[in-house]
Amino acid sequence: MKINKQQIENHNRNQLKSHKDSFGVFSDQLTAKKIDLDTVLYRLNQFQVAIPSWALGAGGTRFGRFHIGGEPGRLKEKIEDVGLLHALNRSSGAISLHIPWDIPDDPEAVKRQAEELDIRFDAVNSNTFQDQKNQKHSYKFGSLCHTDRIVREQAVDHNLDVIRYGKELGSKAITIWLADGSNFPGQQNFRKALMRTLGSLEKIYRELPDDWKMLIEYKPYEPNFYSMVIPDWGTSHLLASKLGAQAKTLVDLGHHLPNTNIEQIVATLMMEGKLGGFHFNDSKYGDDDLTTGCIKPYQLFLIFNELVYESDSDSTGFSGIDWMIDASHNSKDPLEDLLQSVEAILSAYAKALLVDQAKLEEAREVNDVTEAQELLLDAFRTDVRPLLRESRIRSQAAAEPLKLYRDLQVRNTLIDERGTSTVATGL
Ligand SMILES: [Mn+2]
Repeated sequence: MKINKQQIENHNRNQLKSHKDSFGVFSDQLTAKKIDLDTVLYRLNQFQVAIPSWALGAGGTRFGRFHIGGEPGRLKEKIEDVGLLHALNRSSGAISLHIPWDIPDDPEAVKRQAEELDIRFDAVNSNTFQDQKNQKHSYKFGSLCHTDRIVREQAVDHNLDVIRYGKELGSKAITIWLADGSNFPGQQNFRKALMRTLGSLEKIYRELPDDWKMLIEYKPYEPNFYSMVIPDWGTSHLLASKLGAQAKTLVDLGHHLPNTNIEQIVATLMMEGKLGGFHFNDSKYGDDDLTTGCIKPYQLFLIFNELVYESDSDSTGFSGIDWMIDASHNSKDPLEDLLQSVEAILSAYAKALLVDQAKLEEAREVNDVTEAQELLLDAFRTDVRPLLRESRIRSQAAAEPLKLYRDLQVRNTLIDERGTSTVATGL
């Protein structure tokens, strides 16, 4: 299925009257605050969030999985689905692939298809957290950290394969998330496990193309519940620093213990030039992979406030940070969920762009705590929906992507095309 220009235009025409009224009020507010509307619109328009191939099908938990019908079974269909999202919001112009789930049989054809849909290939992800069919050595007791050199070499080789696939498609980064760790006290020598991981990462880093990044993800627990080899941003940063300039830390919002001050982590990493990428999702308890912004929208806004603070000198927005959604769904249509996530991300970003950074800094300098807080709340409480609609209308996206998705009955069309029992590869 494809969404054409005419369908978008018809939809936008129907939204125009009510949009004009609300946008008029909004732009008056901006003028009163002396905020340049065009700059804000330009920055919103530039912002693209990559869609992970594994979020396009029904997600599962370890208790089971419920089909949604019309899931993309092949890479071609996954790219098609991202094409639908991008046509609707013009903010999802990238796909992140997971190897071996998404090995392209014909890279040239895959590239052509993506180009036609205006989609580029974001970071490629390696997978040493599960054993694949016909795999020689098991990762049951770790991969890059394994006690046995042969297993480590197999895991290193897999990562090098992932880089090769990524190069063929035009990716510029590899994301490494390790499930390595231990379930019981005494099981693993912490120092040796970390040093072996560093040694394996060095082998991968040496083969990294000059214009690539290595993104190192961290996670405090799960699937290992006593220790993880890379449990936190400090360990990720330590490894990235030892490896070199192309290695950076990746922040996954769900990979923190409850109430961690993620915005502060972001500030520190940006100060050091070591923030490489983001995985957006939301959580109430742990790595819940819920829709971005559904539980803690204020936290998301505060994170963007730190990002915007550092990016101010760069008018195009953020250079060198990869943005991606990393979520998984068992109870919603994943495409609807992704539309909601992108909307929440852009909303937090838009609000952060409204913060008067100069006044905030002034308030901080004179320790006017109340004023500093009020400045943030004023931006956070602003209804930016008219702004996001305007941004989308200007870039030929749908004014209301979710509404058009439902009006066009996209899911039913996909079920007609692909059937009710297709299963997307992935978790
Ligand atoms: Mn992640």
